Amino acid sequence: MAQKTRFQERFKSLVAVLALFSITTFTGCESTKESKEEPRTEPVLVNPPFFDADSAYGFVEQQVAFGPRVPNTRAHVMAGRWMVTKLEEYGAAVIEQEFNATSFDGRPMALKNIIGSFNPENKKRILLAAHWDSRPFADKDDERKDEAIDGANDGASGVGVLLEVARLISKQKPTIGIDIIFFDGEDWGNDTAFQDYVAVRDGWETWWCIGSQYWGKNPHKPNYSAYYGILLDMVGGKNAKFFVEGHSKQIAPSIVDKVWNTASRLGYSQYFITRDGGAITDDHYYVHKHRNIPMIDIIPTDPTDGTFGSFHHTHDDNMEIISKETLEAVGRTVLQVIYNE
Ligand code: AHN
Ligand code: ZN
Repeated sequence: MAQKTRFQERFKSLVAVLALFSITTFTGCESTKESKEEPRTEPVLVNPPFFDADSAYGFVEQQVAFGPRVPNTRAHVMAGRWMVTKLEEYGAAVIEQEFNATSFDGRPMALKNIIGSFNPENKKRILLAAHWDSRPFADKDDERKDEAIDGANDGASGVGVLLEVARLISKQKPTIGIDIIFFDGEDWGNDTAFQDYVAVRDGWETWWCIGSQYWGKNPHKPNYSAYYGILLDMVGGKNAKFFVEGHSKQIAPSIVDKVWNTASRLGYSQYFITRDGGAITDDHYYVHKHRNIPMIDIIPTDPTDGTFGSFHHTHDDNMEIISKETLEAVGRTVLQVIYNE
């Protein structure tokens, strides 16, 4: 009995000492500033500005309200002008890169890549991109197959997140330079599962990603390079799952780790899944191929059925499938990464 009591007392005092220790180390964070500086082992994280999911959602809504952003339509022209105005309003130096191409089905496309640069004199740059055009048909739908889709997710979501990033950069400057590129002509591709195969011509490698293929060969500034790039494609769907895209892992493994680990620390591992998805030929592939910039693609791929989701290239790709939570998970993750470079 005496033995036990002595043990309990010793145990109690040990607990007391530990408690005191943890209090002093906890409050010690504040007091070390005045007293002696402890060497830090963990890097200090910069808090990025607050990503406003309502604002990002609003930017998606405003694009959809123009109508489908199909090249050679009034909606495409008007939406493009609006995006330039927004980037300029947020303090970016904007370059509009206009060029002409012909689609796989023989239609002329007047295309425009839009590049907004922040901190243009800084040598260390990060490239953030999304495509801004939307698909001219609903080839994967059962109805109204030849009508253009809203492209709320496929197109507008990535632009919406990046316009919110631009708005925040205008409020709190990051230390590095940022280029936001809205690629045109990404989505008028020849989907041979639903359309007859048409051989590529005019020097294109594929009918998809025309804007990034063009920009890769004709960058907005000669010899443009960036430390790395992040592409956002279909980043607004409800319950989206971003598996690790195949080319990203190949060409930019450390950026994949950085982004997926950051998402996990922020509590977004239900969106950013650390398992392999399929490899997608998307704009990041051409940015890397032509400019040798390591670039990742945040894109919902489902390795179980190999699709992007049932909304994809159908009329279901409208505002009803857009989730503020998903926009927020992607936006906060990207901001956390870029403000800590
Ligand atoms: C392929 O489907 C091979 N590439 C285009 C990816 C895409 C389509 N992203 C949005 N729409
Ligand atoms: Zn698409």
